[in-house]
Amino acid sequence: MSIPHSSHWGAFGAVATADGVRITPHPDDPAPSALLANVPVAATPTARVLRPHVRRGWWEDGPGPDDRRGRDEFLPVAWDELLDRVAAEYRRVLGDHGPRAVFAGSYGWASAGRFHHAQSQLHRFSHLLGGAVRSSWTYSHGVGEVLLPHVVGNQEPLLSPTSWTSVEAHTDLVIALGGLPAKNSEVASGGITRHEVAGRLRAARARGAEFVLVSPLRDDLAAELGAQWLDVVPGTDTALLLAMCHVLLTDGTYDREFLDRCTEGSAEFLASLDGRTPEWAAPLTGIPAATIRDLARRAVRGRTMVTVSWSVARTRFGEQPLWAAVALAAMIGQIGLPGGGFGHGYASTGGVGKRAGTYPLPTFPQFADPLRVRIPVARIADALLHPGEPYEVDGRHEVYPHLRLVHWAGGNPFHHHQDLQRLQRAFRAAETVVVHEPFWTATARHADVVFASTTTLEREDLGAARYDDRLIAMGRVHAPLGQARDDYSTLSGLAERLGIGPSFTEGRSAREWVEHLYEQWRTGPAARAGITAPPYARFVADGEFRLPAEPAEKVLLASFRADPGRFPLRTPSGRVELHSRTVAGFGYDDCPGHPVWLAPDEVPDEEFPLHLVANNPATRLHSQLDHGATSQAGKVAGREPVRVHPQDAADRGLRDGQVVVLRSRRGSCLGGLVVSDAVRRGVVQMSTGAWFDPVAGAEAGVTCGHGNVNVLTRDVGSSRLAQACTGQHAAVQVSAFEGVPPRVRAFDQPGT
Ligand code: PGD
Repeated sequence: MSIPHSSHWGAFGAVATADGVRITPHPDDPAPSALLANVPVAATPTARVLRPHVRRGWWEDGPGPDDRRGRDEFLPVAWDELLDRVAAEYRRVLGDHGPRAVFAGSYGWASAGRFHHAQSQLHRFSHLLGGAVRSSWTYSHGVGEVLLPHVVGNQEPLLSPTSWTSVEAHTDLVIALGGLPAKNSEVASGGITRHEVAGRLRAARARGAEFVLVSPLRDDLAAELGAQWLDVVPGTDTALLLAMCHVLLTDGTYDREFLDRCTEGSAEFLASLDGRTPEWAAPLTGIPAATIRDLARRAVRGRTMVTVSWSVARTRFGEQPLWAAVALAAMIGQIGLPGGGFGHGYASTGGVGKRAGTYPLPTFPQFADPLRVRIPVARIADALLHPGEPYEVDGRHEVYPHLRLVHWAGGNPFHHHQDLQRLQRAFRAAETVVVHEPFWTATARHADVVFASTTTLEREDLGAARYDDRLIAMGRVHAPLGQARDDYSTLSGLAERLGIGPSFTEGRSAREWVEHLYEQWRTGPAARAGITAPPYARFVADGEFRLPAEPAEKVLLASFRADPGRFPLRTPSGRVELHSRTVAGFGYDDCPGHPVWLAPDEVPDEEFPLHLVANNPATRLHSQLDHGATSQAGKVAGREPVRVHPQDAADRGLRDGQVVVLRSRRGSCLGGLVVSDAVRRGVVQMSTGAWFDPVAGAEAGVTCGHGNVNVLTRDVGSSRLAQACTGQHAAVQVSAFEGVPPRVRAFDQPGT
């Protein structure tokens, strides 16, 4: 019988057979994700952590900074013995240094399911223990999380933008900076039952909407939409946007009334456009001046949506394109009108633009964090390498805490962070690194303690997500492999040893917790919201419960536009801030008080003449299940594919399918060459998420022998404002790999 289940890339049914797990997409999903085919490999021993392990040096010599971390031998140990040792280490660190010495930020997507969500489990545990240092914001859209509150008073454009239904019905022109990539819309945090983005875009096109794709990559927008492709030079979107603003200013076609009534600081912003002509922007962006001028004029002809993907802001000075897009939309004057204004992250996940239900969802209580010490999420290596040193963020002067014990569950920093050799040095500076993982990821391999975790297929859970209309009774598809345990059970064992057992477990088994979360929700918040859900047993028998339909069309900032006096924004002026006195007051030259052109500070040069775009992958979610069928089918010569323009390949004598070396100022990796005219000339594209392989790398004389692009990227914040991830761009060189490429070792058991 097919067992209902869910993942970040879709709900599905699963059956365990003698030949492995078989997956069928949810019957209501109009466009199931190809990523589902990665799931069955999770049920095989390949790359699984089958029992708890310790690093020999830590086990024998005790905690402390250690250069052997990441290259030492791992020893299998008994669960109880290991939990005793980790509990003792917690007592040492907390006793000698207090909770500011523990990092339990544990960023990462982990897996779908409300109860077994790894970070939530770890956060509950550490909050009960007196807190730990955590991280603020996300790798996904860290710039928007910090900037938007200054510009529009909150994060509403990220959480609840104008709905797809509104775009589908009203937008005439979609200007998509960074595109609307189908691959990213397959994923939504917490799960998604129906994949609708492609269909909505198709419907908008059928109604007559036109699309302009601004991206160095042609496939950032589906070909069927017939978009005009402006193959912009990476990192120059701000120049394009400012030049479009300049055209509206000099043409006198901007909406003066909207600027006066609904914005603050338009005088400063408009004055700053002096000289920002299309002719100025053309050589920077690679887009002809006439095209820029024409696009600006088209933008004021009908209903226009200017949208910036999260990836465009995941760059150095990434605050600028987002703020400039808001400024352009303000000059067009359609913010708050159906299908008009600006968006941030449409299609960056499948959730953006779906109407979030207004009803409550079941939640796992994590308690309040008693410590409340945070570092910006993408500054983890800085914190580990520079304890006690000052840094600035969002107008504040802060000091990095001295992190001695790092505890990570449900994330893979050796996938998501930049400049991985620097991250290795950072991990080596810690005294103890504890990682919970179902798989031997590079993060597990850089730990001292590896707790063997179950995968989602091995446990029951409750699938529920903000942008989905189903609760899924996720069933257990097969028994845990080896000695793998749920993170809940591992943390319960630690909690017991540290004297917080009863408060952590409240006396419930994992199964009892899942039922408890559901029943609490059903009889409490759901009932109060008028939702009549069946009792747990019935819910499980049915496999899912359908929540009320999504509320009607949503238009971002509609009431504010209608009456800014009555519905002011939570900015100092109550209006959209095109110039922010607050931000100007911080005195940051890397993020002044209004959107400006700041030239990227790493650009192609003689040594590294190509722009690298390091975007999210099409064949897996981040690094998850890189050994799965879809991800493996996408590899070229066993490596992560790297796309190179035909002319750039010809200039270097490179041919399709060969193994190549990519180098940047930080490191080097192998890749499998794909010659493609879907990338702009001078640009190469390689996705994130190939598992870091320093073993094969050493044999090949490079940092990673498989193709983890984050050995190439730079570990620097977007600016002092957001300090966000800038992994999207770098300057690189590509050349032929000479010799026999080594076998990829990233999926082997360590030491084999
Ligand atoms: P994942 O591969 O999803 O990457 O970074 P993130 O760390 O989220 O890692 C999740 C890990 O959780 C996996 O190793 C998985 O095995 C593990 N896991 C799954 N289920 C469980 C469980 O139940 N228990 C435990 N203990 N573990 C579990 C993603 C991050 O990468 C993001 S969100 C973005 S948007 C960034 N994008 C870029 C980018 O555009 N360019 C670059 N260069 N770098 C990026 N990094 C960022």
